[in-house]
Order: sequence, then C-alpha cells, then structure tokens
Amino acid sequence: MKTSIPLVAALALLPATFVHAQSNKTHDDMKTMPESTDMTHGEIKKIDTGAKLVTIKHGPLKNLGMPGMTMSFSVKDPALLKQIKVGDQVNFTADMVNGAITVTKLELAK
Ligand SMILES: [Cu+2]
Repeated sequence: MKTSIPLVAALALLPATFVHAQSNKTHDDMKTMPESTDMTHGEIKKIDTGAKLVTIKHGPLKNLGMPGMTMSFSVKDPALLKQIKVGDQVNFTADMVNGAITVTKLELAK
C-alpha cells in the first residue's frame, strides 16, 4: 500500500502553505495606491490651440520617470484647451502617445 505516501506528503505541505497565505495579508497596503488618482500638479504657462500644445510647469511625472520641469505637451483632445487659461493651476496625467508626450486627462485644481 504505497498510496498513503502522497497523502502524507500533501499533509506535510499544508502548514507551510497556510503560513504563507497569512503573511501575504501584510501586503494589503498596496491597495492604498489607486492609479486613477495619480495625477500631477501643474501650472499652465502657454496654450497653442492651433498646434494642440500646452506648456505646463509640472511636478514629477512618475509614470514617465520625469522630474518636475516646464515643458510643452501634446493634447489628446483639443477641447481640453478651451477649459483652461494661462496661469491656471491644474491636475493632469500625461503619457507617451504615438511618440509624443501627451496630456491624457486634465482638470482644474481647486
Ligand atoms: Cu517634463
């Protein structure tokens, strides 16, 4: 009767598996970083509606590995530019779209 050997082996693994599952619970803090609210603060410096460009003095853009600076961005939706004016404080997200760093989401900071 060698069929009992695999059963014993399986039982021996159980305690280790249980401890591992418990230790994973300490990683719950990862849930406190929702991507949707990961916006960067900036100040509008220049708007070029024709070229669909906006110059923003911005804080660090973590997803692009970029430190804070003043630079121009393409805009995905030119309608965004009608909602802002030079000097506005904004929160925005930017991403690489077709090789150009592009503002993908923008809202006025309150
Ligand atoms: Cu930049």
